[in-house]
Amino acid sequence: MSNESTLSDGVAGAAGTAARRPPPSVSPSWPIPPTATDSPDPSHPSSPLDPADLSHPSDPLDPAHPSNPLDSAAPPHPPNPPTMSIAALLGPDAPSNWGRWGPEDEVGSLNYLTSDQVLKGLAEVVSGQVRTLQIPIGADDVEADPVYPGRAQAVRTALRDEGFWRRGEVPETADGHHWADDAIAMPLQGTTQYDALGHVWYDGRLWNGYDAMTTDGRLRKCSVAAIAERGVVGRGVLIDLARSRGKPWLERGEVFDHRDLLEAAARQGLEIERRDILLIRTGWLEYYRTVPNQVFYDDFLEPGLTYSRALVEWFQDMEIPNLVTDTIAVETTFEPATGVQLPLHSALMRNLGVALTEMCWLKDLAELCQAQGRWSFLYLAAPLKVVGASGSPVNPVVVL
Ligand code: UVW
Repeated sequence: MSNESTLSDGVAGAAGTAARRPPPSVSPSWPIPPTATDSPDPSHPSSPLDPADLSHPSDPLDPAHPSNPLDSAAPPHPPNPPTMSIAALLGPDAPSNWGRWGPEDEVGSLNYLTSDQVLKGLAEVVSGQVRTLQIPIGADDVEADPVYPGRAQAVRTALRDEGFWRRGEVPETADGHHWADDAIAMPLQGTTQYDALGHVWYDGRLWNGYDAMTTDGRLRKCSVAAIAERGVVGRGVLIDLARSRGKPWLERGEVFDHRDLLEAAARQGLEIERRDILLIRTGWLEYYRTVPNQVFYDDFLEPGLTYSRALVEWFQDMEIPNLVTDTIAVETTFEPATGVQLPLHSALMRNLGVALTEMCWLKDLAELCQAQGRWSFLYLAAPLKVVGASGSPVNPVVVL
């Protein structure tokens, strides 16, 4: 028996399991559907993967893959079509940090996290209790990976395990060693992740003024590898917006801004300080786990921060290095007044260089903070050094 049939069955089984909730039947104009070259290339001469191992019909990044949302129709609908462009919304004099850390900078506001800030974060450690913030990758149950519409869910494939030997699919080894190996195919933004600063742009320029053609083929500037190389360590603060509003989670499309953050922080007895890493809990991933996918993705419209000039100025004045949320895309999906999609990605990330961290599991951290009566801590994270990539999975660690 060849490995191929077993692997095909395994992948199709994982993708087709009734309990595994497929992602939405929607495909927005953003993100851009992947192409064949985004997939692992088993024919690549340096690929350590056996081509036979991956030659199955259900390539998880193939639009025809059963769990792939790209094969279907309706994009998420803004309540109204956009009435203006992102450039017009933000304006020609939008707050900007371009040039602030020199013409070669690729990590933006993470530069605010100096060694003083690292020590300030360390000083927050009192109890030694730890929480990790990543959601599981490749879950087969109701916790199956949430993704922005248009992205496929992760598919993990076993390449070797004891079953292969027991079924006689691979020859016995001379020394009796057996092992497990596996591969994963997923969008790099398909789980808890850091966006690269070069992930989003407009007017042909990305963070720090780099030409958008530096993204052609791979990000030669501002890839996630720059953030990964640096690492992110500092004082983190958690604003529990859901708790502040007396709900388990915010509602579809429910928005807030910096004034709401300040109000919630005051209720928590927390002062947001300059250069704090800002974590915001909306409860949205908790909601994801309680409803069928069809309900979650129907007229996809996340709650979250919404654009205003004053909000962007607040981020700039407060020198916020990193915004971390429990939503798929950090901000509400469509700016309510104009219908522009995800404008804070440009206003904060492209223009100010603020790092965005999405899909963090904040429930357990919120409970710990509540139990300890304090909402500040040491935050540490390092995405993977994926060369040229627009984002990377990450498992941030918090210590109280
Ligand atoms: C999009 O790019 C749509 O979102 P994210 O920032 O989640 O990757």
